[in-house]
Amino acid sequence: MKITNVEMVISAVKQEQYPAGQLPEFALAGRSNVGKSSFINKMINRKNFARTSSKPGKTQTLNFYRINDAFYFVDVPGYGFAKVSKAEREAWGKMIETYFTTREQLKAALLIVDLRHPPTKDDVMMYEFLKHYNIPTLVIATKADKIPRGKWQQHAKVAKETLRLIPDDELIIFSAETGQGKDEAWGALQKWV
Ligand SMILES: Nc1nc2c(ncn2[C@@H]2O[C@H](COP(=O)(O)OP(=O)(O)OP(=O)(O)O)[C@@H](O)[C@H]2O)c(=O)[nH]1
Ligand SMILES: [Mg+2]
Repeated sequence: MKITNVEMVISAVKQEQYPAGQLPEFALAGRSNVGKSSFINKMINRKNFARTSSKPGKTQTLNFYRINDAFYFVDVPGYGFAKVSKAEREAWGKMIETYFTTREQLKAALLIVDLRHPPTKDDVMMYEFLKHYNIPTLVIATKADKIPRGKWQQHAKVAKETLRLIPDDELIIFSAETGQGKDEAWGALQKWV
């Protein structure tokens, strides 16, 4: 995919703020600090366009990035970050639920998991939530650069089994560090754009 234009359109916390129009959207989901914003940056060849941080909890709002005036990546705050209050967690839950269950422009979720470790309970819950609402899901198993290539397939198998990935959904081994899996990810998204 040749990226000609990227634009940060809005940071939304409620429905009224979502962008107007009918462009398809792909929303990132995943544990805090797993690499969601880094995934977006790698895909669009920008260093820190979607803000990243070594501290979890960087992304706090639904950030709509318009790509090539053709579709949106929606960066979503991560889950599983211990240092948040109950009230914050509830607000997060409402924001995510509203977006994922009502947004007609949403074509697929990109569930980002860490290839190094089996998916967490929260990852499994998130996948079950997405499947409950019949949202097509592409699983991106990232940080592949942190384990030897010889272990990738075994770890991918564990991830698929732990999530109970359905045959319609694909898992792609990825690295925001090396660009591994980038072409494959674009290939998988192509059918919706
Ligand atoms: N080695 C390596 N590090 C990565 C990779 N992807 C992300 N990171 C690092 O992981 C940290 C978190 O990345 P982010 O992209 O900010 O994570 P996030 O999921 O957007 O986090 P929140 O916004 O807090 O939910 C940063 O220090 C990144 O540099 C990867 O593929 N390989
Ligand atoms: Mg982020």
